[in-house]
Amino acid sequence: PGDRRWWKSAVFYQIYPSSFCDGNHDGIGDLAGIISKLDYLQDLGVDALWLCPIYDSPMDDNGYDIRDYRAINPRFGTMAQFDALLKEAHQRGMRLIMDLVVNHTSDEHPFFQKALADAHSPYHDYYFFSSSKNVPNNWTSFFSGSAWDQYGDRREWALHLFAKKQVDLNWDNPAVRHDVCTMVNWWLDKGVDGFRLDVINYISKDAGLPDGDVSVGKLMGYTGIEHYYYGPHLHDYLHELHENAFGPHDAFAIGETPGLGMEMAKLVTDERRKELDMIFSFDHLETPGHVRFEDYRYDLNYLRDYLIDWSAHYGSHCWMSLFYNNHDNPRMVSKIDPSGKYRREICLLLAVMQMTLPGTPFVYQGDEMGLANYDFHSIHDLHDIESLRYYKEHVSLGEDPDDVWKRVKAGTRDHARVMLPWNEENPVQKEDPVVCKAYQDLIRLRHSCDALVYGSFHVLDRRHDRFVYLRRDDEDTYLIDCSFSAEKQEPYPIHYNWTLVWPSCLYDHKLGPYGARIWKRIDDRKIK
Ligand code: ISL
Ligand code: CA
Repeated sequence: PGDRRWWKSAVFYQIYPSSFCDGNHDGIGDLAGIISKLDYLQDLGVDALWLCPIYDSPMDDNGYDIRDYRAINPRFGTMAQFDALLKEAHQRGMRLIMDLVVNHTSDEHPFFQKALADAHSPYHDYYFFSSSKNVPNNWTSFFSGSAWDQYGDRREWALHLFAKKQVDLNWDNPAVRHDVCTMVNWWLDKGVDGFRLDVINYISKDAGLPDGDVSVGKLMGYTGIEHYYYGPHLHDYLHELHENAFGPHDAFAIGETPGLGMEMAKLVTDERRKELDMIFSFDHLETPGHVRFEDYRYDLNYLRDYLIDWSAHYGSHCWMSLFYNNHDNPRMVSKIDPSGKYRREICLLLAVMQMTLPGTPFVYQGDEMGLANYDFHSIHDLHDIESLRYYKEHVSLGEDPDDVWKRVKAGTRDHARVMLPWNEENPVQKEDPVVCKAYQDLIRLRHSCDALVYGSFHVLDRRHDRFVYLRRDDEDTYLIDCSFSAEKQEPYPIHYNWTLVWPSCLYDHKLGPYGARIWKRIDDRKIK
């Protein structure tokens, strides 16, 4: 379906720089650390790296608050080290994409500082300022409280959908779009292969910033969303960015698009429309009716139905991303089985599905080590601004602090931001060599044939706790047999002309807890 592009057959690996690998032993991950692990990543078989923000930043939201888009945060290293990383990655045949955070800048960005210093500066119209006496509308921030705060000596209101130090850019101003585009080209000219575009579906806001519907707000947990999650000029702005930056460089663009939904995602990623190549949708990260800050068990049956639905209806001109984890979520394996009893089995099951389903896999750092959630003991163990503000707000509303802590502990993004256990220094988390080897084997398998990338997808069994499917092209046919149950199950009936590809051998006729098997059809022509 559609054109064959490198990013369709690639396996991506997401790096969260602060906690990936510490090269200079100051306790924080850095560029030197990443460079030192390139051989490991190449060995794992990944084709492309997505690097979360490493730009100059006051780090109020771990780098998603950028002060200088063309400078490297000294805690991570220098521009020379970045250039070395890019070169070394390319030398190993790996591509590198960066994080593009342009819905907002840091309030310490010179644009915002100039706007604060002079209301007549051209930069004043780079943001959403209001000189009204009261808060300009009822929108809420994703990090608790109002989406508005007062800044500078004039105490002017400015919009911030995230933290107070992440002020929203006014994309309706052509000068903003021009500056963003110039900056993107600056990195692409350096040889960067593309970007992941942070909350990119939020960039176009309804004119006049009208109040949000309070009942929608209650339902979603945030007020005002309907005025910017799919704004009036979103398609125009994305197309413009494609025409002026991504297209001419033949660079890759994946949008982070919370709440966009499949129908709008189709429009944004249809390759004929030239906006984005792919998106990250998040609807599969929680079972419906549940939210991230909630202590509940995730149901894999929902994940199966979601994946089948998207595969069936996304259309032949759109291409899916496949991921379970990122830096904004606790580890999926712990949500499926909080006891940890079947941690390894579930990690292997998730890996099998990720490497055999249609779409491009994005492995999050530590997935391949079989990492589960970290056992935080109290709110004082956490660093993330979202968790800290959530806790504070709910406790101040009079809720029982223990209950609030349980929810925060279940959902905090810090689970995904704990240092990777490369060595003995961190005895709490242990990397799992069995899971590592499985990722390596499964990535190799995916790379060895087109059927698992471009082949058709047929579901053979989707009853409760079961997921059996075929991937097939003119050359090969694969059958993937998955169980979502802790009980043993009868395997899918396999005939003589199938051979087991994964795991390498079976100890039991039955499918074990969360078991997964990959079979390959023996070519009849070869038998004859
Ligand atoms: O929209 C949300 C809830 O419905 C948020 O979870 C939102 O999807 C998410 O926080 C957006 O994430 C990205 O932008 C943030 C940053 O904190 C995250 O780390 C980043 O991935 C602000 O830049
Ligand atoms: Ca360091």
